[in-house]
Amino acid sequence: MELITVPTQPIEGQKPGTSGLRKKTRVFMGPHYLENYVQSIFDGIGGVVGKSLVIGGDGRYFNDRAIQVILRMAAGNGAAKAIVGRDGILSTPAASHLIRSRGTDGGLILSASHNPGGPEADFGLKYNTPNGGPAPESVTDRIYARTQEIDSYRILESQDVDLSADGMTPLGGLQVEVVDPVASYAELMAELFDFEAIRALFATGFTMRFDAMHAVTGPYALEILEKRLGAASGTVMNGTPLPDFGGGHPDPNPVWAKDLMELMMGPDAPDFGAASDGDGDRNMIVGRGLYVSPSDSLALIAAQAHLAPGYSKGLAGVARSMPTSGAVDRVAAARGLSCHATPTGWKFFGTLLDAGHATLCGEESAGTGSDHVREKDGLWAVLMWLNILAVKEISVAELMEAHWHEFGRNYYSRHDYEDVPAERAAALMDGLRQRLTTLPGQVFEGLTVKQAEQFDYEDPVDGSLAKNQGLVITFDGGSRAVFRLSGTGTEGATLRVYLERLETNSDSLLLDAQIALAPVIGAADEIAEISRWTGRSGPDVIT
Ligand code: G16
Repeated sequence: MELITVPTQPIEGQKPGTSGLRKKTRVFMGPHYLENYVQSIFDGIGGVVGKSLVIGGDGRYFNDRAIQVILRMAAGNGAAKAIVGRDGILSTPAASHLIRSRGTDGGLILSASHNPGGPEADFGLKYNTPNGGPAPESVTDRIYARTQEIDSYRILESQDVDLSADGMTPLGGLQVEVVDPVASYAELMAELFDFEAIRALFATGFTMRFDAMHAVTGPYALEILEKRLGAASGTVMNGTPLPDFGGGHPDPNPVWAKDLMELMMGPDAPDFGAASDGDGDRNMIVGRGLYVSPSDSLALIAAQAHLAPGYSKGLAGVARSMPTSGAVDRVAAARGLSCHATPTGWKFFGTLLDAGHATLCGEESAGTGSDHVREKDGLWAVLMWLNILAVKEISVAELMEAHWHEFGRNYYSRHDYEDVPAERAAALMDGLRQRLTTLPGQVFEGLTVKQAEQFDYEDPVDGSLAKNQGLVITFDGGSRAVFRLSGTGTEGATLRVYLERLETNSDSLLLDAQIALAPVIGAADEIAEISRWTGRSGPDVIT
């Protein structure tokens, strides 16, 4: 074993986005690319001498090779300990939990989340801080600054570490501890939720399908749902993690989890359906014949979380990303809870959770979670729903209808225009930004613009500023259109248009969302000249 210092030079475009650095797998596999970024992370966090790190990923193509490189570099940089999930596997929430429960100096999570995996698909790497959460911008800015000036990296030349069995292996001065990726996470879930009530629910013949999408949650769901909670064998679909996710797109929404959706809308639908994404932090909730939007799921959980033992004392407050619908705000207002609207990106919830200003957080992009970890947590959301259903003893559809009758319904949909040439997407956003002040009072598709603004955020805890986080057009009557460019794509630009309309008339609570939103959709297109700039007659993905 020999410690070597390899000369290198800055590589263009290593700027971390909403959640770490995401690139084509081939880019990450290119000469010095991964090494440059890992060294920049280590340097950006003040070095790793004597530090401990959690390391694991979602099992996608290159996960295994990349982990060996990271371990050799951790050893080469003087780290004391690496806690690694067996076979290099850790879901994002499980990694967050390990960082917190083992008190490490943070962790490296290898994932491009819901993006497809494989040699021609996507790879990603992010650093999470000692609180278990994604690094805030102050840290990612330092990491990025290092990528701009890096001239060498340190690595130990050695054989691979065997990650297939639990236990301790030395790698130079680094102790590598291989752990069961599921055990400690499953224990945490058993503390938060009423496993006995959920077991009793399954014992009555309650049926469920969980689509793990050949991604990381397979082993977690099998252990928790089938083994510990007694769900019927076969409840977990696509439960074996594969390097290319079986060729699928591990994004739990009605478009990519099509098989599950068809089952849930068909005559043989089980009582409950759910799915999670590549790295296990997103979730989809479906009842028999009813898809629950992530914004509605957040609101429902806010209203019912007290039914789960871990939340029986109530919530300290709630938080949502700005483009997420205002459904949770209505619950918060009714229950006297504080409600925060943050920019898109889970990292913005970190300070609120740490300061105890919020217990529950959620995003329209299928992320829901609480202060139990500092990431969104797919299986947590599923178990929360199961706990609520077990106590309420009614169906998902009945539960949602009762919720809408009590709080009103925020019809909601997101329209995505994918792989738009970056300069055209930027022109659309710039043009709209410049016209914002002219919009109030104008009428589009019968809707009068009440307010048009750029969303800038000042963190109420640490005062940090995040500017230009989306353009928000509010109409008289509570409808809204939000425009934002995705921060997680790896090809071209993705324009996201978030559409919302509040309905409180109890006779109009069960409409199709696209129909209910038709005027807002038309107004958004006209205001932002979407067809003109994207050259498309409609969105690529509607969720
Ligand atoms: C990541 C962040 C989420 C955020 C999402 C936004 O999700 O962790 O908090 O909502 O990106 O994506 P976009 O910028 O494409 O709209 P994930 O699941 O990809 O890590």
